[in-house]
Amino acid sequence: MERVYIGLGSNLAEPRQQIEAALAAIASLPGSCLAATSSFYASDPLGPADQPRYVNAVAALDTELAPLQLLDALQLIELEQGRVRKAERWGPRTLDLDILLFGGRSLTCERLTVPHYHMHARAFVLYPLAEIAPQLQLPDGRLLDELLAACPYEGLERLAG
Ligand code: ROI
Repeated sequence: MERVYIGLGSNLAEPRQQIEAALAAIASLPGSCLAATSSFYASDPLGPADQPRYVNAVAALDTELAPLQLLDALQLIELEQGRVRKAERWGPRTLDLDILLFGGRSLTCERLTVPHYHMHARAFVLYPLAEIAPQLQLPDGRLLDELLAACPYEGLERLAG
């Protein structure tokens, strides 16, 4: 079993429900156990500003799946929840599932880079992650606390219940 952290985001078609449904699908992945989920956060869009606010969350999953098996499974969930890949970079999406961390590993291949490229500076990833893994250390030795200290809590709003 390895502990994996997954970032969830949605800003189309009832984002909160998209995240709820994705968590249920993740919880039923084979050889896997959903260990924790963060609160949901509303966040200002990073990228083009002419799109709705996002709902973001982070989940901790213990899994026996290999990284690319997990990636396949997450991409299938995205597709099943109506994700259409558009040409526009950083445009709106019904569901985005990102593997943020996979155990203590650093991985680079064509389809997957872990730790996730952009996680280090994104408030909508780091703050939910800190809720469920406050003592976390990245494979390069950096502490989550250090990343948080350099990342203002901006454009982020923790949603009730
Ligand atoms: N912006 C926010 N706030 N949350 C996201 O999950 C998110 N995902 C993306 C881009 C378009 C970069 N912007 C985002 O992929």
